[in-house]
Amino acid sequence: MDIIKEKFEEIGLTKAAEIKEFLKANAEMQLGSYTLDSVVSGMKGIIGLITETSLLDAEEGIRFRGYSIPELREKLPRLEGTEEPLPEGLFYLMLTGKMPTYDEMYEVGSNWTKRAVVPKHVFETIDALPISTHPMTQFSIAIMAMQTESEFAAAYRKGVNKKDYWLYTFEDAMNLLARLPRVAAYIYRRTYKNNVHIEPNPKLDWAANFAHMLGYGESESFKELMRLYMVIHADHEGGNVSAHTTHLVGSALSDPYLAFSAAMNGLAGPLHGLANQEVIRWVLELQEALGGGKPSKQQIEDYINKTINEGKVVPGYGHAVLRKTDPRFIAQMNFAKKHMPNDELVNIVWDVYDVAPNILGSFKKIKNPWPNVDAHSGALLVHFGLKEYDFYTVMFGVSRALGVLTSLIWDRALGLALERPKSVTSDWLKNKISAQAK
Ligand code: HAX
Repeated sequence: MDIIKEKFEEIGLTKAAEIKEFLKANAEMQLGSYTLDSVVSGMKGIIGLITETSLLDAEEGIRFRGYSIPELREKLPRLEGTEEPLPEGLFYLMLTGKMPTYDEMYEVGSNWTKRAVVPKHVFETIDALPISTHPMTQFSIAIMAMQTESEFAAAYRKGVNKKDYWLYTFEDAMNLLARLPRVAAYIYRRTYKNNVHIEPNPKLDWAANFAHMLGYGESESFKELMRLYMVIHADHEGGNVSAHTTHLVGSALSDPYLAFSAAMNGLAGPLHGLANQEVIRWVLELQEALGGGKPSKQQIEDYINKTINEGKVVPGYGHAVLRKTDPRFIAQMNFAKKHMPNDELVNIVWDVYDVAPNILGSFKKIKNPWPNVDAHSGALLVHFGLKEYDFYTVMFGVSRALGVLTSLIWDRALGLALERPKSVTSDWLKNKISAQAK
């Protein structure tokens, strides 16, 4: 073992155990208007951000500019003969706070179509990576490669007045949104479809065009799924890792490409967006362990217990804020009931939903035993043949761009400050407690 590694094991881990004990014993200690527990548990419950686009209620779930997911599905404009609203309309709503008319929604789509050309060097950058590179890494690097196009960075260098920052942030956000589906589809086709690419179809709406470039454009149901998927994954207020990262990095006046690429690195974590691939991996492993087929509820229960006993999390379950079944899970379940009620994998997901909350709920420490958005999304994609689960978080990322980039425009319009919370050492905390005791 490295000497320094041995030293850390000897000194660091002993100290870590001591600090953990101290933090637990003093969880209720007041630090201003909040407790030490809020700080230790990832700043849960501490209001430290302003995000205009959406607000999350622990019991009810997400509302975008005041509209719940069922209300959005009813009120946002949609194309004739389709049921799912278009993400173009949701973007308009999040940016302006007003429900768009059909024409206003349509203008957003036409605007993106005009901006959709991805510079050649971005594809060359992706092609330079080993084919085994995880799709999220390819995605993040591709976004960084596009940073050459940043109008914000160019304007800042010229010395633009700060009151105009939002203008250039807007341009970068719109260009990114226009181009991300093409970049994502390129990564998918390169990695899994022998590098055979499909040209965009400018006549299609944003989500349907993404479906088309991925190679699933023949299916009207898949296009509908993409519209739904892009709407429900778009935003989840400001504290989640991807939204918060965009805001944090953007607060240093790093341009939208830098901020969004950083956000995607956060989304790629298994406790956040990567959970959507982990769910399918977990279910497939369960099936493999049983020699294939549909597991019984008892077998699912045993597998959940095994997962927890091995010190792992059950992916797709739990949430830092939500305390009920995620309405984004319900929206996908309703979609599946309509389009694929007899699909085996979908039915396994529903069986997991029948048993997991009871088991997880029996552990006192687990605050939310209910499914989140990621518990369902993969099974829907597998149904249509999109089985390459390592790619799923990229799809989440394309959608998440809608919310976090809208918020970045608002950040610059509001002139929000550089983010710089105070941190302290555990010794500082100990001294503070001693002083309070005197
Ligand atoms: N399976 C097993 N244990 C779980 C659990 C789960 N699904 N959910 C929470 N726990 C455990 C935590 O690991 C933690 O254990 P330790 O104290 O030993 O560290 C304890 O219960 C308390 O956690 P919590 O307060 O209930 O939840 P957190 O706010 O700390 O974490 C997470 C929220 C979503 C990260 C957590 O529930 C989890 O790991 N879930 C599985 C991964 C997942 O589905 N992530 C996606 C979340 C939604 C999202 O961001 N999508 O992008």
